[in-house]
Amino acid sequence: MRIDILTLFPEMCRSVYTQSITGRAIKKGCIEIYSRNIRDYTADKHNNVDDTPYGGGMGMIMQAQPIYDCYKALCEEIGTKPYLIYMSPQGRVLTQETVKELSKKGNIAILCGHYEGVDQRVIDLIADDEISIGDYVLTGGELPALVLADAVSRMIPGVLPNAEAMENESHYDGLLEYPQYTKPAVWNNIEVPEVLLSGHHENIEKWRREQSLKRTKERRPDLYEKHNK
Ligand code: 4GY
Repeated sequence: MRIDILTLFPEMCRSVYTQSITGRAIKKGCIEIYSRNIRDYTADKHNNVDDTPYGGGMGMIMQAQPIYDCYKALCEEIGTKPYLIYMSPQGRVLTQETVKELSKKGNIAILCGHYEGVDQRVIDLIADDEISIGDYVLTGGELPALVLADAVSRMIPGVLPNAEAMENESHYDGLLEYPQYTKPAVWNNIEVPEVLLSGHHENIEKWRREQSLKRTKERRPDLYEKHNK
């Protein structure tokens, strides 16, 4: 799996995915993640990548040309057209199902917008998908791109340090996680639920399942309904 991020802030992106679990997975060769600076492809003599919106209004819009040339250079370099995703609040809202689908693609590229947006013509021309990470507005597409890259990466075999971690997904499919505890057994006068100390695996499984169902019913009735269908 190869992920390419097209951005005006490649160092911001690198500083995140080179850390922790994704950083280790890259070093091990399980995934490849790269960032490309859209500004390197500007044809403007002042290195500008934005201009004022036609029709008037506030702020600046990213121009089509540097984004298109950045995308073309990427395609040429990897010898194929990656599945290109534009991150924006206008996209379909990201779910674990979409994450799983994307993790099966060989090459994905993620386009990060900035300022007030991107010239629609280049989105129409190169984007295969438009995805939102939720109904709120950020200052740029970098954080959403990093969220997507992280979620996709952990679906790739070998990325998670322990085999069980991914299993949770399938185990209590569509339900929220049960509460978890670690040592000491008493902290701040608060005890860990007794069943977890019992060593009785069947009872522990039953308790965890009940907790998952209870939490999901209380906190996410929408997920609970889906699960009960
Ligand atoms: N929410 N999900 C999001 C976002 C910021 C102006 C286009 C989101 O994905 N992206 O809020 N993006 C905007 C900023 C240019 C992206």
